Amino acid sequence: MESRRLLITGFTPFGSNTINPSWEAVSRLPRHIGSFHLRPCAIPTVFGEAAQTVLREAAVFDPHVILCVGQAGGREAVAPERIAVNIRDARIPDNAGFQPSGEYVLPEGPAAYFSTVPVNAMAQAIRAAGLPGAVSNSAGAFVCNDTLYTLLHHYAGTHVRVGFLHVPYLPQQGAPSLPLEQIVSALIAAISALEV
Ligand code: PCA
Repeated sequence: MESRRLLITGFTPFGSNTINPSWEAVSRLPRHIGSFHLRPCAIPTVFGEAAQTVLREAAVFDPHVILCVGQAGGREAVAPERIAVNIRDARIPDNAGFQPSGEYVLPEGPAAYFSTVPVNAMAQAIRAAGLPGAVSNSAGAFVCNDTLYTLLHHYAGTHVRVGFLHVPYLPQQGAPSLPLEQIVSALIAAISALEV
C-alpha cells in the first residue's frame, strides 16, 4: 500500500501542569500505523505560535493529514473535535503570558470551521478498541481551538485533512484520567479510522 504522511503534534505543558499527556502519548506512537508514516512534533502552548510551528513543519514534511492532540482536563474520553470557532477567550495565560478575552482568531475569517477528518468514525474506532471515545462539539477557546481554527483556515479548499483530538489527564494529574498506554492505544485506533 502506498504510504501517506501524517503530521501529528502534541502540546507542551501549560498552566499549573508539569506534563502534557498529548505530547507524552504522541511521542510514544509507532512511526508507521496502517498506510501512514508519522512525523511527531511538539508544539508550544502559545496562541498563534502553535499553529505557525505546525505550518513550518508541514512546509517541509508535506503531510496528507495533520492531527493535533491536546490535553483537556475534566474530560473522560479521547475526543475528536468536530468544530473550531473564531474566538480566543482564555481562562489562564498561555505560555507567553498572553490571555485574550473574546478576540477573533482571524478578524476576516468565518465564525467556524468543521474538522476535515471523519470524527464519528474515529470516536467509534476508539470505542471498538475498548477505550472511551466520544466526539466533542467544542474545542474550547484556548490554544487548542486557536490551532485547529488556523490550520482549517489555511488548508480550506486543499486536499490536506486537518483534525484534532483532546485527551484526558494522566492519573498523576488528577481525575478523571486515563493511563498513558490507553491514550496511546486510543490515538492508534483513531488514526486507523483515517484509512477509510
Ligand atoms: N490543551 C490546551 C492548550 C494546550 C493543550 O494541551 C487547550 O485545550 O486549549
